[in-house]
Amino acid sequence: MSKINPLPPTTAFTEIKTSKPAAQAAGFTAVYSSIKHVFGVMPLKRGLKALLNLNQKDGVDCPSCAWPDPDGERSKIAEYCENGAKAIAEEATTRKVSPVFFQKYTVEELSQKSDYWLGQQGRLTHPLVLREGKSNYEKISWEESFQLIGTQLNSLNSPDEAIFYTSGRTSNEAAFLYQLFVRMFGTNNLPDCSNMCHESSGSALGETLGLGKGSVKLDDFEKAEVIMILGQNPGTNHPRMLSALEKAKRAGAKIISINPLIEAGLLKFKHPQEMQDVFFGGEKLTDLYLQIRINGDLALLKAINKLLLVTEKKTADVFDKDFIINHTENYEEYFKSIENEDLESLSEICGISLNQIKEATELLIQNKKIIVCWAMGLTQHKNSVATIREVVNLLLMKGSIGIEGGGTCPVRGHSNVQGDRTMGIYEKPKSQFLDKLKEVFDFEPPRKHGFDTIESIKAMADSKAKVFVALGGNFLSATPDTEYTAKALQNCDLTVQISTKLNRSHLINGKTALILPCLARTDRDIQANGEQFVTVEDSMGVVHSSHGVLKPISEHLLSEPAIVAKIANATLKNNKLDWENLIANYDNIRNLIEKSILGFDNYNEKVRISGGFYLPNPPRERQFSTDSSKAKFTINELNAIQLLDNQYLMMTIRSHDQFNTTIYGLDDRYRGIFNERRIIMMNENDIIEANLQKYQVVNLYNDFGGIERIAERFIVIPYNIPHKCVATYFPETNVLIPIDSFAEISKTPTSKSVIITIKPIFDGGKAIFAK
Ligand SMILES: Nc1nc2c(c(=O)[nH]1)N[C@H]1C(S)=C(S)[C@@H](COP(=O)(O)OP(=O)(O)OC[C@H]3O[C@@H](n4cnc5c(=O)[nH]c(N)nc54)[C@H](O)[C@@H]3O)O[C@H]1N2
Ligand SMILES: Nc1nc2c(c(=O)[nH]1)N[C@H]1C(S)=C(S)[C@@H](COP(=O)(O)OP(=O)(O)OC[C@H]3O[C@@H](n4cnc5c(=O)[nH]c(N)nc54)[C@H](O)[C@@H]3O)O[C@H]1N2
Ligand SMILES: [Mo]
Repeated sequence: MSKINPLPPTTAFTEIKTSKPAAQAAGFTAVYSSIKHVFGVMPLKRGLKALLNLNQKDGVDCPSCAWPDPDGERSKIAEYCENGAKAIAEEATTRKVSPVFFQKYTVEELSQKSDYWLGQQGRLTHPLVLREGKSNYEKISWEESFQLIGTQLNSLNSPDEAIFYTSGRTSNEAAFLYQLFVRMFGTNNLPDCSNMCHESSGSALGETLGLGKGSVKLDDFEKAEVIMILGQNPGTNHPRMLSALEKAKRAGAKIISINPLIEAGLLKFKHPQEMQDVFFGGEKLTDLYLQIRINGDLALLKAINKLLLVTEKKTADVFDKDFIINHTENYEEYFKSIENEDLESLSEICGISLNQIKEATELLIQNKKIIVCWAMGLTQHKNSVATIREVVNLLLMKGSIGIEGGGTCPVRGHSNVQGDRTMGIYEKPKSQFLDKLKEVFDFEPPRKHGFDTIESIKAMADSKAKVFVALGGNFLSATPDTEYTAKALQNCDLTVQISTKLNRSHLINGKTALILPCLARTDRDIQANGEQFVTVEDSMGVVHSSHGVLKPISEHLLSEPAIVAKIANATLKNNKLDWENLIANYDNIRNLIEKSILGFDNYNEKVRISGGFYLPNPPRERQFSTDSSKAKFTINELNAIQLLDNQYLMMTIRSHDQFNTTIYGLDDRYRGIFNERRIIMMNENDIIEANLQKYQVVNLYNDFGGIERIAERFIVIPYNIPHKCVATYFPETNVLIPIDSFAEISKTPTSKSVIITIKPIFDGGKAIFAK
């Protein structure tokens, strides 16, 4: 086992090409790219069927991001984007990895292939086992798989020795059954991808506004006067958001973008489905672009908030005083603290000139309908919770929460990550939630909080956990400190991956490993009572159905709810629930959800109404479920990151051709980087100062906590990025992210502020170049 390398291979450099970054997103190239991806891997009929059903009411919910669909009219032909099409191509492909494939390749051989290659092999078709001491996966029956899991789980000293991870594509139905089974088994060890994603948003919003979700609806975009977009690259990661921004601009909104990179999608949008855009140039999006230093946001927000306060003191017409007095608390203390901040030093820390800060503030002074959007650029730092609380302070001063055209908009990642949390996938469940489970299902749910993602890895490393089950995702590659995490997984007795596609997590295993292949979103799901659909919740709290339409690639696949139910049946003693009946008809699962979770009254009826329904959202109504029933101003300490002379601050970001750890291709088209992922974007002057050159090959190092971590062979690319800031792609550099470096409170790994040093590598005394 020890020969298996958990890291993607480093050697194969392709013909790297770079060009000027794009100045706009979408347009004809995006249409071409969608078509090429989809029809390259499946027959025309299958591809058309998948695409034409995507995001239609009663169609397939796009398995890519969680951006909502319009409530009203939807385009008949295409409510999808380029990257939605790529996600479909990836899952609806007719290529297969069958048991013969696993006879051909040992696990060690597979570990030498790139992530791109692994994904390109196709869909998993059969349950597989890697038995202790063996070097190849082999076929196993479903029956034996479930028995194996049940036996292992029941042989543990305590249920807390098992970990049950969830990725965010899982449907509400599967997620609900999963958490129920896990709690009946006796643990709250339910880490999920949210821990690495929007946990900081949930922590900050829950504490200050009483709900860990955003407050705006899609319609609010057309009504907004100012939209601030921090730490988000919608052109790549939420392309359908660009339509909402385009509409907002046409209705007169101003957009402020805050990002270390000048992202094409934030500059201008050419709607690929609107003729006027295609012929007349599209919509300019950003009015004010603040090219901030990595992790400079808290300083910038503080500076803006101070200027708002200073102006309010002079003119008395900046704040919504009624709102502040009636609906918030702690404002006097907050105003006092923010008044003491020094503008010059805040400007220095964030790298934005005072003039530009004033320009942004002016837009906020004059308007009240303000939406703040953010994603991973805000959530994956040590001080992320503080930064997002400062976003809330801004909105509270202006009274911009719970009004039309204003509010918080954390833009979620995975298509059902928000729904999974609503269903109870959470290692720190509230006691009311558990009380309800107890009442409905008549069992004693465990009360002790479980492990989050970081704690899970440590528990496996320390032999405190011995069984690892993943409902989707790619735990090894998505989590930090890849080599440490690999050892942790290898320390388990059993690892189980419920998956659609092959990925690196299947290659780093416990003593015994199982791969359980499941139906994907686009697949037709037939159960005892006939064809089933599932439900999901988007980023704005709309719950709606998703109906698979394609013939599954193999007859040996089971649905996620079925796999969970069968594991439960094989594991639980004193089992009072008829799990088989639940999966015969998913309405039965939804009836249980209705009984257990607030907001799901008449679930089966409401979800059959086209477009679905909104879950309750108290902040939207200016109701704040905090201990005082008021929204809270918070004082957030600024601890700016200090770099030594030879250090850089690295953000690990997504290229245009990937979905998290799934690599669709090797291009980052909008940023003008082609054929290569092992690159590091660096400021041109920094390259000169470090005595490096364009396309030179370097190693990257992190030595947090006295441990040296290395990511080998990256190509230097001069890029428009602030001094001392660098960018690389996730997951290639996850090896550098220290397991012990995470956000305060939320414990999200600091994937966007990794302190590194850079060293050139030599061959016979000569620097190496990529070409
Ligand atoms: N096609 C596609 N769609 C996706 C995904 C995908 O991988 N591919 N992933 C999905 C998931 S799970 C998620 S969570 C979302 C992720 O969506 P994003 O958050 O947009 O994804 P990232 O690439 O991580 O981009 C972060 C952005 O933040 C900026 N940034 C980094 N550090 C800072 C900072 O300190 N301050 C500021 N202001 N900006 C910063 C980066 O330059 C980049 O533009 O997308 C979802 N949608
Ligand atoms: N350095 C760094 N690390 C990061 C991030 C970052 O920005 N930088 N981002 C973090 C974020 S925001 C997130 S959300 C996590 C993502 O972490 P994960 O959600 O764990 O990772 P994914 O890459 O989305 O998982 C892809 C795998 O999911 C499986 N899959 C796909 N569809 C389905 C399905 O329908 N059912 C099942 N059962 N399996 C399916 C496939 O086998 C595929 O290989 O990564 C985090 N890690
Ligand atoms: Mo995410």
